[in-house]
Amino acid sequence: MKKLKKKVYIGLSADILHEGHINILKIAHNLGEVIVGLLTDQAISSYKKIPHLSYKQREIVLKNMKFVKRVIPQETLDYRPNLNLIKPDYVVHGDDWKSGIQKNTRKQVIKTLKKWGGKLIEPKYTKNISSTLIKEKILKVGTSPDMRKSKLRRLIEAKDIVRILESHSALTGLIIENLKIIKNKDYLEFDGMWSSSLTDSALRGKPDNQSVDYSTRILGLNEILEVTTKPIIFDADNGGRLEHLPYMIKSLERIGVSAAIIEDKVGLKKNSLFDNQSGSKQDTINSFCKKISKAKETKISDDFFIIARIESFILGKGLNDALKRAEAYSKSGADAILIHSKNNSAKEVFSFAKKFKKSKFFKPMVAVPSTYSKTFEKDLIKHGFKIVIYANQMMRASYPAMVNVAKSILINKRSYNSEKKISSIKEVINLIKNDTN
Ligand code: SPV
Ligand code: MG
Repeated sequence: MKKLKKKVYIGLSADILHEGHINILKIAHNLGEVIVGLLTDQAISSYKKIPHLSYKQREIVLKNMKFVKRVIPQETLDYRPNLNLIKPDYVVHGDDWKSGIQKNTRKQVIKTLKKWGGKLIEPKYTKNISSTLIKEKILKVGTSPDMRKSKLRRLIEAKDIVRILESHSALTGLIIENLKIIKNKDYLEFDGMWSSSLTDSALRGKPDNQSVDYSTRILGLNEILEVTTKPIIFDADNGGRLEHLPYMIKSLERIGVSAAIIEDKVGLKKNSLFDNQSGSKQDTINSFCKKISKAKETKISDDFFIIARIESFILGKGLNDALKRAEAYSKSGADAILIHSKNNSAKEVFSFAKKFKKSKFFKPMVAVPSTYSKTFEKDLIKHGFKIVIYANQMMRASYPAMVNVAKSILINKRSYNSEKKISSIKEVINLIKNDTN
């Protein structure tokens, strides 16, 4: 009688495969039939950056490796659900997880395996090679417009909420690209950038009324694109004239922007957060739907999002107007809906969310909590929001800092007194790594 092969389980992200993985897979293969628990985008993004390759792409690679018998999804960092399902004789994992954030996961694996007499095998970690190191090298090389563009859709699918921060310069882009914080085992970072009409205008000393044209803004965007890889959402105001809209959409898509947000206002534009909205007019539903359809027809890839922004609350119209518009815009092809508000509480947008969630035309929702800034992300998530845009905070941070230092120099007639509040010259020199140094 043929002896049943032992079952061997390995949990892998398998985004970038290197000889360390091959070593582990080979050892596992010598023990029996290898089942890879392939971590889903959701599982990976709970503790580090979303992988370069999608689940499907990673699955194809693994399925075609000679050491691998089967690939199944591992939906969480926690191995236990899959282990209980498969009851493997062995789990194989590099010994590097004995310390660090995976320490607890390891303990759980040992305890679970004990239930059926399974064993944990821990080959020595292959030194001087790690996916993280390789990823850092890739980051240096950059990204392609298509890869960047597709990231927003993948993030929406993988995360509870996609966290976007305003970027008005390459330097702010770099902060968003590189800032990582681990707090209470939570891995925290921004997922992408918001190209804001308000801060793009303020940066150039102009009002937010389209005095700064799209070409100028897109030129500025190129500088951000040059030094970052994260996705970008572009504030397209009202999209301009219907006849001109396709050119803007094409330009954005070509350079690798992931989404354009178009608002349903007409006439000379005024920023939505102005108290006095007299003179601001909302587009008719019919005319705005034409813009959405036009933008949808123009875009080439499924990964590029057209997001409709509803200004009903800004203009003092009620919930019913907002809902009617949301359904109409959704029917016209909007991929997501931004419901805007300048209220200082989230009540208004949450009342919208509660109703829109039940609509058969529901689409992912976007929030811009500039005035209702006390609202936590967890409450946005609870109400079904998928993207949160912090729309102007980088600009608002830099302006008072600069004014204060300028004042201090004037008052003290020297710069010494402001020294503690500003970066040292050394810090600025080292801020941007220079490979030729
Ligand atoms: C922007 O950032 O330019 C926006 C958001 O459009 S708001 O300022 O609230 O209008
Ligand atoms: Mg704007």
